[in-house]
Amino acid sequence: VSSINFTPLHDLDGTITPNGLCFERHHSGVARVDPAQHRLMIHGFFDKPLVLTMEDLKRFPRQNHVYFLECAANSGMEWRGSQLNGCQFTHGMIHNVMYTGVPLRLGLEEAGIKPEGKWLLAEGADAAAMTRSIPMEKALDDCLVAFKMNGEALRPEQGYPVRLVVPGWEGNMWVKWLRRLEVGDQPWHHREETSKYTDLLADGVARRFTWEMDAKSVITSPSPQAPITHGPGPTVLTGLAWSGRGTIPRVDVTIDGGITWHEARMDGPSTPKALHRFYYDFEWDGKPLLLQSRAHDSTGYVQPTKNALRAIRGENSIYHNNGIQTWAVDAD
Ligand SMILES: Nc1nc2c(c(=O)[nH]1)N[C@H]1C(S)=C(S)[C@@H](COP(=O)(O)O)O[C@H]1N2
Ligand SMILES: [Mo]
Repeated sequence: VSSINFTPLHDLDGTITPNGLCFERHHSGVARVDPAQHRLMIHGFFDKPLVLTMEDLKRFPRQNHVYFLECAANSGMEWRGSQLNGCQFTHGMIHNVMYTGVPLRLGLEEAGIKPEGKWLLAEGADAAAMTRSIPMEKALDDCLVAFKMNGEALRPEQGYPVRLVVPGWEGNMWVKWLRRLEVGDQPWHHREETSKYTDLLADGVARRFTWEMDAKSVITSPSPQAPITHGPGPTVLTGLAWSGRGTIPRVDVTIDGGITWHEARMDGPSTPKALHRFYYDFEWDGKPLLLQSRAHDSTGYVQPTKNALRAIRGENSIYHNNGIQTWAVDAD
């Protein structure tokens, strides 16, 4: 079954997503994989193709990194207008986890990449056999072959016993139940990089290989599922911001629909390609509010309005909607 559920962002604080609350996206159900039987095959343009057991994998030097995973379709229902009433549904196809894993580079170097090897194919062991082409530059940069999340084994739903971590890039490339890595001299043009996960523009041309997740933010509280339940007075506004290109040094917040903006207070860890937490503590006067947040990332990029995005990308797309989200608060 093709299925999806959503991280309850409105109920969480800090930046780490607890394992049991991570959203799940399965194109063909959850695979049940016996770690003792599981093999990771590394083949193609290599000097010495490898077949690794989980035990083999755990003898490579490992690292720990916190990264967000965002589905490219997150907020995709909102391209033409607002439809979903709650940040869990508009923005909940994201989680932020500390992964323990082996740098993908080490596995590829062990097999010895030939000079013609420019692209990597990653394939999952589920019924969907999820397959994506990844440029070698990224594969050798910061990708991980991960077997732990937040310290414990990956959950079956998150790819137990092993998944690919592709920091800052769209969630679809983070192949779960990873069973095969093939190196070639060009991309494979699989379903998930042609028919799906391409961005159809107004003129009918589709943008392809839009891997990086642009800077984005959302106010998680107050929000439709987490309304203000007290009267006028001190009020805590909080939210999340992230960028596939680096850190988030600054988030702006408005409570009057963009007439006046205030710099939010960042609190918690700030590491590249991970969620950041922001707060804006204000005195509510009991009147209606229009809440928005705007992320700035470490490259200087500023999160656009949805209308600015629509002007460039049209309204056909599902993927890569990183526009500013508005929540309305009524006096009651
Ligand atoms: N093998 C496999 N990997 C997969 C998928 C899948 O269906 N099968 N779904 C992809 C998609 S579209 C996303 S958004 C992420 C979701 O990861 P999660 O289930 O850990 O949230 O996994 C990706 N990796
Ligand atoms: Mo996805």
